[in-house]
Amino acid sequence: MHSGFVSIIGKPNVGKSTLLNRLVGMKLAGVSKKPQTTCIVIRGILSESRGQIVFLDTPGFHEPKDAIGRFMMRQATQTFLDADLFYVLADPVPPDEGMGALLDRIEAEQLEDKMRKPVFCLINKIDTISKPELLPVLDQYQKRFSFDEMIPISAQRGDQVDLLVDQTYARLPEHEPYFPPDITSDQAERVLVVEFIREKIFRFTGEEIPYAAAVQIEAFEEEDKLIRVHAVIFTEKDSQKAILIGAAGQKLKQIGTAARKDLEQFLGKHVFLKLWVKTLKNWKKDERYLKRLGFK
Ligand SMILES: Nc1nc2c(ncn2[C@@H]2O[C@H](COP(=O)(O)OP(=O)(O)OP(=O)(O)O)[C@@H](O)[C@H]2O)c(=O)[nH]1
Ligand SMILES: [Mg+2]
Repeated sequence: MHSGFVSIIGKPNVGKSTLLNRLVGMKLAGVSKKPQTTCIVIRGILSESRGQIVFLDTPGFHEPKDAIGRFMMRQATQTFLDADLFYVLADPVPPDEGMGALLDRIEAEQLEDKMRKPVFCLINKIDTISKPELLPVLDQYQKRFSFDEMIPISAQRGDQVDLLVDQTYARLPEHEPYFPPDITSDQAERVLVVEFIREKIFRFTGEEIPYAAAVQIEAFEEEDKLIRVHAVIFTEKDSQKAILIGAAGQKLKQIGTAARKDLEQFLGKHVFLKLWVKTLKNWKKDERYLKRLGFK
C-alpha cells in the first residue's frame, strides 16, 4: 500500500479548502468567498484499498500583519515538514508576483532538502475559463517553474480530481495507513465545530467582522440523541459585537441556524447550539489571548 501526507498550499482564496472537502467527500474545512477563511490546519483522510492519503489544508500564504497572521503562517509552513508531497494551488491566470514569491520559496526549500518531495501544480477553477484561455496559462507556469505534475482541475465541480488522486498514489511512498480506515479526520470534533461556526461568520457578515471574530467552545456535551454546544464568539470591539448580534439578534440567529444544520450533518445527531458574543480587545495581537483561544 501507498500512504502519506499531502500539504495543500497556495495563496488565500484559491480553493484549498474546497479541494480538501472534495477529496475526502465530506465537508470538513470552511469555505467562503473571502480570503483567509482557514486559520488552522485541517486534516482530511482518504482511505482506500490501495492506501491512505492524509490531506493537510493550510491557511493561505500572505504577509502577516499581527500575531494571528503570524500564527497562520506558522501553521502553513509547519506542513512543509510533515508533507510527503505538495499541491500548490493557483488561479487560472498567469503567475503573478505573489505566486512567484511563494513558488520560489518552495523551490528554494526543496533544493536545500535532500529528501526532495514531489510538487504538483494544480490550476484550479478551470470551470471559469475556456480551454483556449487555459493553454497559455499552463504554458507560462511550465516555463517558469519545474513541477512534477501540472494538473488543471475544478475543485468545485470535481473535474480531474480522480486523476489527481491516481497521480498522488503513484508518488507516495510504500507505507501502511497512518490512521484507522473509518475516520475522515483525526481532529477533535470541537476543532471542526469551531471551523463550521467560523465559516458562517465569514459567510454572513461583511467588512472586517469575520477577521475580528474568534470562536471558543465552552461546552460540548454528548447526550443520547443530542449534542449540546455552547460557544462564544469574541470580537475586538463593542461595535463589531453589535453588528454580529444584529437588530433583535437576527444576525446571530442566522449564523447559529446555518452552523447548527452543518453540525447536525457532520455529527450525525441533533445539535443544540447556543452562541454568545463578547468583546475581547486585542485578541489578535496578544499571544496570551491567542493561546487561550486555542491558537497554540
Ligand atoms: N468556480 C469555482 N470556484 C471555486 C472553485 N474552488 C473554490 N472555489 C471558490 O473559491 C472561493 C474560495 O474557496 P476556499 O476553498 O475557501 O479557498 P481557500 O484557498 O481555502 O481560501 P483560504 O482558506 O481563505 O486561504 C469560494 O467561494 C469557493 O466556492 C472551483 O473549482 N471553481
Ligand atoms: Mg481555506
